[in-house]
Amino acid sequence: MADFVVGGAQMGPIQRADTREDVVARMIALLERAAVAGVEMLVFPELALTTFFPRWYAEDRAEFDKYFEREMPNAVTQPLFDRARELEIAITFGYAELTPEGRHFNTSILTDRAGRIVGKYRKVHLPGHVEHDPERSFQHLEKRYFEPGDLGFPVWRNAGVVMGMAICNDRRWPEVYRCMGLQGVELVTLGYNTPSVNSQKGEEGLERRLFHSDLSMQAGAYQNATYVVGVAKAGVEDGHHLMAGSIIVDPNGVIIARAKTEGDELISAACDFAACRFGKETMFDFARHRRPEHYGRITSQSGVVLEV
Ligand code: CDT
Repeated sequence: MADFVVGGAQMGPIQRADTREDVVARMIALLERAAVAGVEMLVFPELALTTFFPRWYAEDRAEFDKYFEREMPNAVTQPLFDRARELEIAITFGYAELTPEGRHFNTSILTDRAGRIVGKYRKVHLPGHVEHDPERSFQHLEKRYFEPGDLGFPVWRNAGVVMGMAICNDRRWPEVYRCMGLQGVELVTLGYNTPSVNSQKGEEGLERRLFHSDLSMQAGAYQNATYVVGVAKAGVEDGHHLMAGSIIVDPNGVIIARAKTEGDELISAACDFAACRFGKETMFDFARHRRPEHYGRITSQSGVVLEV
């Protein structure tokens, strides 16, 4: 399939005072721009409906249930699904999910071009910590507010393309791309909220953070012969700066679109998914070249075991 146009809907900051309605209106404005650009699949960021609340500590974690969605779509997000259906644009976005059983996940959903949810992913790699950490210059309490995802790394054939989702910190883990690569993925979508400075290493600034972000997604794309779209929520959110740097990467690992601002911005690229085939049939023909008999540690061990 030649020239399927993929878009990234980078979002500027969402302040604590902003309502879900405000945010959905911005997302619909980005959808409209995407339609004009001929986009057929549009990627929004992680936790796209609210401020990045894990930067704050709440002794009673239930205080933050107000940032979670109990159903999707719901009354506030329905207009986004409706407009996406009218414009025939498949979308993916992240949100905080509270299940009927009371479980909390950092989730993203994928729709088809008729606005129907066809896929759900729950973030596996939750960075940060559980308790307030006075040593950090700011908090990152994802481990307090979410439990690790329980759905693995599935892929879906959507609009003729094999698609999979990951969320923010997942982009730094090669296993994520490989699990999807082994299912023939052609498009990995990724939303993120990444602080511009390292709370444990103040001198690590924006330039190095952007480099690590690009490096991870470019490597994942090349080593699995897939497109990767990484989309930020960026700018100064409630006094905290989040980096931008949304990109679309081709199956050679080359960046083919990059955001220029830290605000609501559309990036897009015409993707030829046939271009995934070369890598998948040569250097990264997994069936011919992988040696899983030597990879046991990857699944049997998480931390380093020093044996020498
Ligand atoms: N949202 C998210 O996963 N952010 C992380 C920053 C972690 S810093 C403790 C990221 O990897 O970008």
